[in-house]
Amino acid sequence: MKIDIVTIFPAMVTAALAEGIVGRAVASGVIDLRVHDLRDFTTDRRHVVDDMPFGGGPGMVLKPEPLFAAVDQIREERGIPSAVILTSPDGERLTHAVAARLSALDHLVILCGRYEGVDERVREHLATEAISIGDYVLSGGELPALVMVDALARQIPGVVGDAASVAGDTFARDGLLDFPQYTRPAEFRGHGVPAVLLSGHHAEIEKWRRQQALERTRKHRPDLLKDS
Ligand code: 9D3
Repeated sequence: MKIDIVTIFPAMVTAALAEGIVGRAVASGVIDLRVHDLRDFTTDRRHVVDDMPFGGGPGMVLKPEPLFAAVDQIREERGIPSAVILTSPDGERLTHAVAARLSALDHLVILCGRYEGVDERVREHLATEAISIGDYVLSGGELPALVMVDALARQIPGVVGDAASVAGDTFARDGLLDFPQYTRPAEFRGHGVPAVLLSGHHAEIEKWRRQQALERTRKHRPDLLKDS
């Protein structure tokens, strides 16, 4: 899968995607990643990427020209992308289902928004969709882009070593939260481990885990139990 990310903080994005499971997928070539510095697509001496909003108001807005120029170059060098995603607080909410859909595409371009926003012509005439990672205000789209790539990379066959681990992910399994996990030691600072987990009775362990998952979901995420 080809992924191109356009950002004013290429070092931040590159560093994060070099680590862990995603880092391994990039190193092995399963993900063909390129990170582009938006400032490389400016034509003025000062490499300015933002400007004041027409109509007034606080903050700055990302200019359209460098973003369009970046996608033009990506198209020439890498081919026509399957999707051009703008990170935006008013985009579609990222869910496990959205990550699964994106993971099946062959070439993604992700444009990281910044400042108070992005010129609307980018949203209307360059991006094919806009994605938010949730209802909290961040300083820009870099962390959302990283979240998106991490979530979708896990869904690409072979990226996570243990397929059972992906199939068992919360939200993938059956819409329930995870059951509690324990490892050694069996007693730690006076706190034990539920006896059933040490019993070796696999059917009982399964039953206990299911019941714990249900109980936690009821307590912390009742919305997941309502059918919709
Ligand atoms: C909703 C806040 N906006 C009020 C007019 C201004 C604004 C604040 C911060 C616009 C953009 C940003 C920067 N945030 C993102 O670019 C962003 C984001 C986020 O803040 N939360 C969740 N997902 C995302 S995806 C991109």
